[in-house]
Amino acid sequence: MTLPPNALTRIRRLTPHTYAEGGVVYWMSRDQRVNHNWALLAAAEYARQQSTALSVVFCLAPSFLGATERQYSFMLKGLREVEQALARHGIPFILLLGEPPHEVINYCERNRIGALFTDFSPLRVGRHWRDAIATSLTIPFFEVDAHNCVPTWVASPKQEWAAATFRPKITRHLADFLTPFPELTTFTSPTVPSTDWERIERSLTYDHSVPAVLWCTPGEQAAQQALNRFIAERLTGYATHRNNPARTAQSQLSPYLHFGQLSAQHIALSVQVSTAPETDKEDFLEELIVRRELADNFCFYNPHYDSFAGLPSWAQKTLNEHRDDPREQLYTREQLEQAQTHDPIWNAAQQQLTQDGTMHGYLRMYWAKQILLWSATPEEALAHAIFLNDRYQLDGRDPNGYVGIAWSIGGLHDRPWFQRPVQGLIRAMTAGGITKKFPIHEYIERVTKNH
Ligand code: FAD
Ligand code: FO1
Repeated sequence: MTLPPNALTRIRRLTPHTYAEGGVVYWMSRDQRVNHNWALLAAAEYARQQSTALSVVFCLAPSFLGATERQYSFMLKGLREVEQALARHGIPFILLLGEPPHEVINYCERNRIGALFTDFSPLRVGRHWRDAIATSLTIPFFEVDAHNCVPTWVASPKQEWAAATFRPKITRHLADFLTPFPELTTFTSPTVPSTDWERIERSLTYDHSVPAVLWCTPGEQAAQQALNRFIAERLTGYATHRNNPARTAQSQLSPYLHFGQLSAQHIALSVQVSTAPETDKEDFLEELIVRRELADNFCFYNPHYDSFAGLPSWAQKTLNEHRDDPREQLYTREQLEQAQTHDPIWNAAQQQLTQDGTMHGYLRMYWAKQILLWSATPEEALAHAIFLNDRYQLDGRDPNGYVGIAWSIGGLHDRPWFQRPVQGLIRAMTAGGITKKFPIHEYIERVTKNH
């Protein structure tokens, strides 16, 4: 296997050291898959060139941004499959337990590792992990953007204002980057999976009060099946129906994308060759590529991606001007969490979130915008929305989540609209508007009947 030229720009060097000797390790974090993974492919190619062994480590952190059993059980089932698939390629998988910087550094030193690869995440926690490792290690350490179709640092060198400014930059690169993946090398002999997953799951101390969900089967194989079903059954009509909460018209692939169990580039290539109408393909690729990669752009270039300070200045100004406006309702975080508001649409969306770990995409915007109206300050609204989103969504703790919330509450990537109480110039969404557009009672009945 040799990597195509575009793959080289996906790789960033995090340490200046040169390779001397020893095996190669891919520290897997955000991209938890064996297929279509540029970080794994780059590590494998490096190991082949140095005629040395490759192994993959994953470090299970004792806590991760409030993740609960819902997210951990999904992730661990996916990782079991990763171990088995790697074994078929003769690549050992090692599960480390503890704080990633400490465990990864120790692992590399104990095993005299010669080069380290990892995948890319724009979120603070992952960047702190990578920085700490880069400062301690004296071997080459590479970061590979295996998550985005166009690597974040190639797409744009700065924070973009809106999809309109980002779209032409991404589009210019797409022909270069939307290319097929090479085959992953198989190393000398098959290895035997050896992680005691039951023991590890029993030993974990994560929050069990938010249970796993059944609608989304974890793992790469289930992810591929979900993609096949979406393309065969729902891609046609996506443009027309995706915003209708009463229908299941979206792909429901976001949990797989969040945990890296499915590659966005592989999805895009599969959608491009499908026979669905061009308008449906275009609309879907706009969400999958432009909107999703714009979220990574924001979190990469704006260190305040999850707070008031990260919002555009016009939005901060208008929200500050309306700080003291009287609120028609004020709800506590507990009332919100338990779906105890006066608004049946909002309550149904919140129930879908707590019970199923998901929420229809259109209602996510409405849901967050009402939290602004019902909170004492915009800061509190952001904190409540991020808390609830990260605790209950299967796809939470993702750049898409921070950006979706900042868009809804703080006008990010949007423009000023009309003056309204509390929201100021932030775009409004009303229950009346939703009821006029969609048969929302069907959604409310479906969600509340299931619970
Ligand atoms: P589809 O419509 O099938 O789209 C395919 C993929 O495109 C999605 O899986 C996602 O990766 C991407 N995508 C779609 N819409 C957006 C968008 N608006 N912005 C960025 N990427 C998008 N997405 C998350 O992945 N995790 C979150 O925690 C999250 N929280 C959100 C919170 C709020 C308040 C808002 C407004 C949006 C949030 N989103 C989040 C973005 C979006 O709503 C979801 O990605 C989408 O609804 C997931 O469903 P799907 O996979 O069926 O989407
Ligand atoms: N990545 C890790 O490397 N180790 C973890 O223990 C871990 C837990 C985790 C829990 C919930 C969740 O949504 C994601 C989790 N991830 C974990 C993946 C994580 O999203 C990425 O590694 C980050 O992007 C890093 O910034």
